[in-house]
Amino acid sequence: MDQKYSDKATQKMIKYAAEENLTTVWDRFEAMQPQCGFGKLGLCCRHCSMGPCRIDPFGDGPQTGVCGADADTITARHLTRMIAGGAAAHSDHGRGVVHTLQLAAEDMGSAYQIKDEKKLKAVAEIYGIKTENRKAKDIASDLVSEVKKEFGQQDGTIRFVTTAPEVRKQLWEKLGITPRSIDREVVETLHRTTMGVDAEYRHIIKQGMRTALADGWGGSMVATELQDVLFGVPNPLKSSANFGVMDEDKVNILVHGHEPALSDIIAEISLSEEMQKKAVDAGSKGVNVAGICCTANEILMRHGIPIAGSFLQQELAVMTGVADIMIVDIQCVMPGLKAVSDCFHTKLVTTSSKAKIPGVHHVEFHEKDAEKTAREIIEMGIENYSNRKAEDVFLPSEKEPLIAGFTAESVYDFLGGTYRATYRPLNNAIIEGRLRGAAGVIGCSNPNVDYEKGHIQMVKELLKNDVLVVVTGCNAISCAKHGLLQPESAFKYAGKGLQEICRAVGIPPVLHMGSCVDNSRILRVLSNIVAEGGLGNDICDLPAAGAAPEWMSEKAVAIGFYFVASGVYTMIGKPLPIMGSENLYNYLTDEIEQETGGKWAFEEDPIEAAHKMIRHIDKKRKNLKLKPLVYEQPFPVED
Ligand code: CUV
Ligand code: SF4
Repeated sequence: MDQKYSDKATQKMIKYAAEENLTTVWDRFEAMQPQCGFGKLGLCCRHCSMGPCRIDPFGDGPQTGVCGADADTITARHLTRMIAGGAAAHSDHGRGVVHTLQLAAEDMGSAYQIKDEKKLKAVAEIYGIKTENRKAKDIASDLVSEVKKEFGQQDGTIRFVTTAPEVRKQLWEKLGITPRSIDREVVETLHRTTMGVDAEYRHIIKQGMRTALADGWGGSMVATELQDVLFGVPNPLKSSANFGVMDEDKVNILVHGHEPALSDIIAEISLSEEMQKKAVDAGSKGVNVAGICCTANEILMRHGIPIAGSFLQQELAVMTGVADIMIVDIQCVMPGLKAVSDCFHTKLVTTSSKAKIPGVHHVEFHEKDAEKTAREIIEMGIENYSNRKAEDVFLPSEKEPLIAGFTAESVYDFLGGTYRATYRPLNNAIIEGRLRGAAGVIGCSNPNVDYEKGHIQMVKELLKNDVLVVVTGCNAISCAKHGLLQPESAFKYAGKGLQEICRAVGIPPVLHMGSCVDNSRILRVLSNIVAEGGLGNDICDLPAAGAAPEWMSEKAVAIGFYFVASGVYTMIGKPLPIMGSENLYNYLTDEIEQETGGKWAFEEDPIEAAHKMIRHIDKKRKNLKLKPLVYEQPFPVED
């Protein structure tokens, strides 16, 4: 793969790794070629031991598995299981947050507090819990028990669904895809896709959408909203990103994964005088915490802790030779970290009861001992500082300043004018044609494409065409490293209309909205825009689109599906693993629009992908009979 599109520091590290004969994810990807063609097309099934079965894509060999399942059934079942995997990951994270909130509510000397009572009340009200004249702890206790019950409830529907636009809710009812409960949808998906159950591909995908909705409007939203209650609703703040945020003179603690529960406490305690002094006594200049992946995004948003790198940079961060300890929690943690940390002094530590790596030191984290564990880990890092070898240090100095921490709430405050917090100015900007529309560009990076080419080229192309971009996950980190999360980038990359908005409000043209579970914030923003009025009655009426140009994880499939099911045009780079079924392909990229108002699109060229998104946005503007753009620019109708 071509690395010339990635940030400079990463290019240096990849070159260094090659010179030092260190294996990276890209090397392993190369060694894996050619990858299984059946798997890529989605044409293999191992759901029972009459198989494994595979369908011949050329039509000469078998066209069904041993049980008689055809290509449509097999691809749909597999894809829907991916949704269940992704939904389970986000939602189990959400469940963890509920348990943490319980500790805070019970306050048995726990390190956690309810930091945002306003948010607590807002969420409690959605759950029908009385908030007037009640103590925060009592409200939180009730909320905890309601949310806990909801994960496995047998009747009713997920509460956060009530926050969707009215028309959308009715549509979900009509389609029979209103999610009932998180665990139930995941279980039913596993049931229906096991051997000999659901064989009708559209019927299977419907359950997939219901499961995805249980993620976006359920598990992920629970994670986001309750983390806001516990750790505070983020507010825009300054920080920086890339390897250069690590400090050669300090003890570097890297936190990696997806959950902020432990890292948030580490971030706080590391700043204490006591810990800084211990680090100085150990011969360094202090303690420095930096993040990778979504754990990074979480503590960046709330504490301004800088970002060391995104998913594909995790091994490279160890290779800098200055990472004294890397703690990993859950999701997107490569087992390959073990081999690379063995070549360096870096102490690798797993912390979740759900995730171990063979041969890696495990310090199991339990919320009730958060402070103790955080101290133990920081001290481990300090202790390991003396093992650092000068000859192993290769630390690129690159880092980019950034602004992060936008939320559905801060969009109110920022774009909201002086007198009243409202979405009006944002809606008006779209209605009047200063903004063409909005796009969410999110998701992973993948060694199967040129690193960061998709993310950066797509975002720049959208900006150029006056599309406001919101980002999360690893895309947010890529945008940060490429300097797009700075207000100045508006003047470099944005069209005139978008520039005017950014200048007036003082925001970057690309808004960092957080981690992957925070894609639920985007659902909220879209619902708020609809509620503000003037842009239709439903999410699918909005001049908006979503994309994950370099997607990798099952979680990305779940996210994509909850956006499609919520009415969003959703663009990815490499296709979903369904290309072996023409029927399923046609359904997902075309016919499904008749049902949900959203659909999938696959386009590997990021510029062309951006153009397709813009054409979709223009189509929606036309349907809404909006004014022409204030700064009309020539735009290719068909590339
Ligand atoms: Ni989920 S966006 S690699 S860390 S899921 Fe992980 Fe956040 Fe993709 Fe990045
Ligand atoms: Fe083969 Fe059917 Fe079993 Fe899948 S479920 S492995 S297609 S026999």
